[in-house]
Amino acid sequence: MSSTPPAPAAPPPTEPSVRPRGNTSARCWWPALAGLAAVLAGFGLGELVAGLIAPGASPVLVVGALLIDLAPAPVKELVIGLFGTADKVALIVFIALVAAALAAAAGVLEYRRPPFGRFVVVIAGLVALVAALTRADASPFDAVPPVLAMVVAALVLTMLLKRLHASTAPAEAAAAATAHTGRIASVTPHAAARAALDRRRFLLYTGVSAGAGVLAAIGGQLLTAGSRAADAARALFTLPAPSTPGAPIAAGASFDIDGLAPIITPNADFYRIDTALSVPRIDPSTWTLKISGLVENDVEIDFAELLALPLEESTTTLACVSNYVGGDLIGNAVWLGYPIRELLKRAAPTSDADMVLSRSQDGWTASTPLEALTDDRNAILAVGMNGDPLPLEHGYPVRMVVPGLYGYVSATKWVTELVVTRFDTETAYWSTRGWSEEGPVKLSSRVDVPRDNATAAAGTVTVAGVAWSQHVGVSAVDVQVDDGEWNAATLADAISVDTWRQWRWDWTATAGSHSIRVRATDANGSVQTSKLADVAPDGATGLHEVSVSVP
Ligand SMILES: Nc1nc2c(c(=O)[nH]1)N[C@H]1C(S)=C(S)[C@@H](COP(=O)(O)O)O[C@H]1N2
Ligand SMILES: [Mo]
Repeated sequence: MSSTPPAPAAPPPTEPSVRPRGNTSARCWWPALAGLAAVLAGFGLGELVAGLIAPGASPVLVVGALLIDLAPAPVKELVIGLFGTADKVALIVFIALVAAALAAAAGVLEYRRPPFGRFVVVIAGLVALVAALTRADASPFDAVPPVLAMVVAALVLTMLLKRLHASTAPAEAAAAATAHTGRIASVTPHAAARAALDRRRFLLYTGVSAGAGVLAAIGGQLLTAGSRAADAARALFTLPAPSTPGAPIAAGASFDIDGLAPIITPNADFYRIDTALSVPRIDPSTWTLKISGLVENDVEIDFAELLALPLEESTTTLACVSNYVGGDLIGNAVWLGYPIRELLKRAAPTSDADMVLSRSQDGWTASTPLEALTDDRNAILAVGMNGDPLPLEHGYPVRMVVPGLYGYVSATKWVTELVVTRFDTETAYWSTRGWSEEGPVKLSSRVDVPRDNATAAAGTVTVAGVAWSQHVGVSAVDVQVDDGEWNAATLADAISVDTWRQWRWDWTATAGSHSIRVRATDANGSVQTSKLADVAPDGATGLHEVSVSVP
């Protein structure tokens, strides 16, 4: 370098806020790492404390729940479309990635422009706090995990960056001196040794913070799993016998065809759709259902009282309004429950009421026409599903099942409250998010075999599927190959008008690529429309079609 003596007017000293160039790992990667470790430490502690005192307020779950409630309908449709029943795992992965990116950014920001990194941490903490306290069943304790997480993350970040600065200070001072004087300044061996020690400490503390955070988060998960009385109660619970058993499912209701949806959907295969990121776990000994609103008498009933009532078995096909043409968000089960109409009789709705707003323990709501709950259909408070207590994720201990209506306006899981009211005064969860207030199930049908894009051998090929028009009934199914004529399919026996029906048709397949489509006719003679409609706002229409190639 130059040996020119310093000019009398020295170059202006480096601005204190502009850090001299050190090596990039110290300036970028290490602060990012510190940010991640600090946030992991805070987050882990938050999860642990949530496990100890506020099982509902786990930071990742409350933020997830907030996102679920805030996401516009098209986004939710897209996520359900992309990930199906894995939508919740996808959401948690998404939150983790965003949180990691924010944590790294907070680290870098705090290193270069303190205290802005801490601001990022505080803002994220406040978002989690709002999310925790705006949940339907929030308690003041729920504020503790997010606040603690935020404070710890900010403190750990400050502590780690102090170490990092200490480790880079001698090099930076030398660099600054070099810039200032134009002569290479070097770090004394003593300072270099101290810097190395500080660096080792920085890395050690960073590792310890991150590790402790991970362990604490795991501990929190174990604690919430262990403190769940609902699991234990459900495991010990035996369903009472029905006082009105359902007729056994006739052999004729079901074809034995590989790939065809079974007439009764096993619980483990039953689709699950809800906004509950962590499944509500209700201890049945604390469960009650309150009926209030436009009624002569407020009614309240607990679980033991409900079980002591004459329970009835009924088979009802449940369908989701988000089910695409040909989709699998539909299932058929034998439910055990008590008619809602009987409980509403006790409450005696006033004549101006036309809707029941049902609410779940976690604050989700559905608006069901009062008539659907008081007419003679099997609208029930269900406690059993296919001979078992309701699975936790299907609404344990009590849910609603109403034949003929999509789940979002009728099938409230974890139900704890019925408010008798009017459509013009109350609006349910999905109805404020772009879906219709009323959701009668649309006449529909699906081809299960052959699968779409299957290859079939020429000759006789069995085509089969299901068709449904809950509470009206299916009277005919027709199948069309390419642009040929419509052929009447053979229907399996109906269990009732409230369930789907299997159908089959033998096709004489010829070589080539073919498309097979299906169309149902309901008991009123209405023919399923071929007109395409999106799932929003009140259910998809159009004919399901599969492509088959015959070599
Ligand atoms: N508490 C609660 N109940 C709910 C929902 C919900 O998000 N929360 N989703 C509804 C919707 S949209 C459907 S389609 C059905 C699905 O019931 P399943 O998950 O048992 O199949 O539940 C309904 N009940
Ligand atoms: Mo749904």
